[in-house]
Amino acid sequence: MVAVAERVLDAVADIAPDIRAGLPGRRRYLDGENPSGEEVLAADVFADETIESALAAVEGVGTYASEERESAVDLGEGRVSVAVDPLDGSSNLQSNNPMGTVVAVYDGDLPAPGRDLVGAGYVLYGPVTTMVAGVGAPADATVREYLVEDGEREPVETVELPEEPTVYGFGGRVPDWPDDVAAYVEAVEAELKLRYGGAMIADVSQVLSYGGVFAYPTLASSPEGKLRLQFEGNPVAYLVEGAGGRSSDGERSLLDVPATGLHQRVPVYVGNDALIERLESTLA
Ligand code: AHM
Ligand code: MG
Repeated sequence: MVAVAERVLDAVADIAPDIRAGLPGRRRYLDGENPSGEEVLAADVFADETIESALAAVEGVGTYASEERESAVDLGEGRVSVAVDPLDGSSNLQSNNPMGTVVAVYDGDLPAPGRDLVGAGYVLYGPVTTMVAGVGAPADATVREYLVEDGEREPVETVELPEEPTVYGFGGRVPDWPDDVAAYVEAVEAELKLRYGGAMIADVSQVLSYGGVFAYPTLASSPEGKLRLQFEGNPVAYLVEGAGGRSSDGERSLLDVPATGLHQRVPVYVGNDALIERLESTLA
């Protein structure tokens, strides 16, 4: 399964420059919503369709699922399912801020728990295009950063969370945070610098680079949070845990959250061990 996961990551690196090159002309919103009830940009659809075609050509991939589609698509023979957020943080396209593509490779049918991941990665469309990815069972994954150029990924370095955390970023409106989340943020903001850009991938990348905590918590208006387990929570947990950090839904590793639906939402907390431990005890 590791070989299939490597081929999936290669295929995504291969088309990442095309996705990036296709963004400038696709900043307009389309009519209708995605299955999570959000507005859809022409760029979301373009990225989704580009990735579907690329994955259809990868041997061993049987299923493609995307945040932009109601149900999973059959890609033929193969027991691996790939769940993708084609353009994470696409509302940043309007303001020209970073965005990403998130990829989760599961051994088996969807929805699946994060423990079934055999690889995960993201592409970050920042000042340079990079990929951060790992393969193997969650407990064995080594996470690496790659530079993506001309459709190839060149390894840069192994990613390990710095021991001394520096940054924090929490999504959602402050008045919508439950009191315990607000109390936690009040405690960490005395120690850490606020870094929040509104694209999970870019914000998680800051945590991987500088150490700290990223969260999209439960909200009064959305008790499940905003982010989706299959497409966002699981792959990010896999990468942060693989880089020596920890993930949580408030109680347990995101990788242990039972999978109940393709578009299920989950509160996401990832970062340095001690910060997530403190968070779990504050929320308990
Ligand atoms: P998207 O995948 O539809 O772009 O939505 C997810 C994004 C995340 O990247 C980010 O963490 C969050 O939504 C930002 O939400 P908000 O604008 O509420 O801060
Ligand atoms: Mg997203």
